[in-house]
Amino acid sequence: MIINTSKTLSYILRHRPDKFNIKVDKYGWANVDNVLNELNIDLEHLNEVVKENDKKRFSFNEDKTMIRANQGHSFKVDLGLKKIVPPFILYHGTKKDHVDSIMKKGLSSMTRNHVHLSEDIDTAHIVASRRKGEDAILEIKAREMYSDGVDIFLSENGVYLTKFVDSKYIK
Ligand code: HQG
Repeated sequence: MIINTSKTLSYILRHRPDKFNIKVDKYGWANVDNVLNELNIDLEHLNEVVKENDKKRFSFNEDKTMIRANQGHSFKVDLGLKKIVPPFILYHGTKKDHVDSIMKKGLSSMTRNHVHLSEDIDTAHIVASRRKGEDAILEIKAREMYSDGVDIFLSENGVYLTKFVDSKYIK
């Protein structure tokens, strides 16, 4: 039940709020009452979904009247992401079948706003294994990207985000 709500909420808050008649402002916030009504759930359940979420995908605002996704959006949104100095290496989990294309064209954000990177290999494996086929874990020379002037951000829930990774930074 919690996982179902979490999946639906991810879909709404990151991709298609309109499908559920929910309005999201330019910072990604949706009104909590609006969400409770449209999903037909109570505040207690929503609290649990936010608190128990394995990746801390959602945040409430200070007075808990609004909720948003911490990353992963496909529509334009201003999350006030923090620009950071990244670790030397970050990881990206993908599929073997994509590697040739990635090494040719670079790692792009596809339908989302950012390319998603992680600090640890385990997370990259989890991301990769969401899809079928053989996994591939790419090592990204993140500090070198940063030194070359590429912006890298860290989301509220610890996901490293950037617009594009040129293949010269991929090991
Ligand atoms: C690939 C989940 C061919 C890219 C995860 C990826 C993550 C290319 C796919 C978050 C390419 C895009 C994001 C190129 C990129 N040629 N393939 N040039 N450039 N790709 O879902 O990183 O659980 O948009 O490697 O945990 O898989 O939902 O990105 O395989 O953090 O919270 O194109 O989604 O978060 O797929 O996943 P996605 P992703 P949640």
